[in-house]
Amino acid sequence: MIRHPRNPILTRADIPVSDALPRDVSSVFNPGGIKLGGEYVLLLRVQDRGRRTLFVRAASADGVSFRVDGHPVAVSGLEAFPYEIYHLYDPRVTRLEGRIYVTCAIDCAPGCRSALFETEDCRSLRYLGLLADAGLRNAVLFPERIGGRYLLFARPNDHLGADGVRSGATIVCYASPDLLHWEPVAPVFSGRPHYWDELLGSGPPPLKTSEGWLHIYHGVATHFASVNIYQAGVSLHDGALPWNVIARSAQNILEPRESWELSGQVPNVVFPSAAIPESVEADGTVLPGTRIFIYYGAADTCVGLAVATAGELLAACRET
Ligand code: BMA
Repeated sequence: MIRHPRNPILTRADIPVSDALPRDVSSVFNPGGIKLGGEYVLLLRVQDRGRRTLFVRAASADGVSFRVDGHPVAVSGLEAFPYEIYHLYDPRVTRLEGRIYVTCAIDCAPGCRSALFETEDCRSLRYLGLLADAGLRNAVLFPERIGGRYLLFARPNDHLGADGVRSGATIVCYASPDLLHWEPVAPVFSGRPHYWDELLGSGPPPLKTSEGWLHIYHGVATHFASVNIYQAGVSLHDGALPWNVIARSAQNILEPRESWELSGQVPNVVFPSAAIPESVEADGTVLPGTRIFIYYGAADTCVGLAVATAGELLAACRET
């Protein structure tokens, strides 16, 4: 992937001064994203100086210069959520059967849960339900029904780090008949101990290509004494049975190198969370020559943009 020369494309300085938003926010990172009405639309994760999180919508004609709303995204329906909520974060956006869905992580009384929301235009979100009443993060919904079922990849939080943080090393595919009741189908892949992706989780929702589902994910190297390193990689999955892996990048395709990726609220983090193709075919397929805009959180502080064609990402999956 090639970093855009205007990076970081969004920083705390881009959050408008407005009575409806916190003053002097700390950070903006890990955005969800989608093309909507010809524009690139991001759902930004914004943190105030109380380390509280809210979502703010940003839109752009060219995918680079964004106008950020002066108010937070309204979230409704959370009175049905079973636990006390602390934070909603890391949204991922999927267009599916003409509707727009958002998955996100929710830090709540028993730990971390993942939930599904619906939205018309990313200006407001309506809570639909929990994906599982168990620790789960990095849930990404596929943009079409496959074999008659809705599918998603998510990462159970079954790993307890030395720092006390719950994470995970296996992505699992889940299926649902109605988007509300989800059952695990099969494990997808696991971390590679000692190398770049020991712990991992999905990045943006998978993209359809003629070779299968293209999936960008983050991997965490945990074996350095002072700090974890968050990087991005790619994998390719069977079109009909996406839990079957066709190819997976041996090395990362983006790692923290720029100063704004190396230092910040959490140092050494690139965290891809949105991948917006410049165009898609009528059936949702992304052609090999199409450029994909990949938005990522940098050091949990600002937003970076890197660009690659679908063909380049497919080739990276097969690199040994
Ligand atoms: C992950 C999540 C992300 C965060 C990343 C790096 O576990 O909490 O939201 O960006 O760690 O801190």
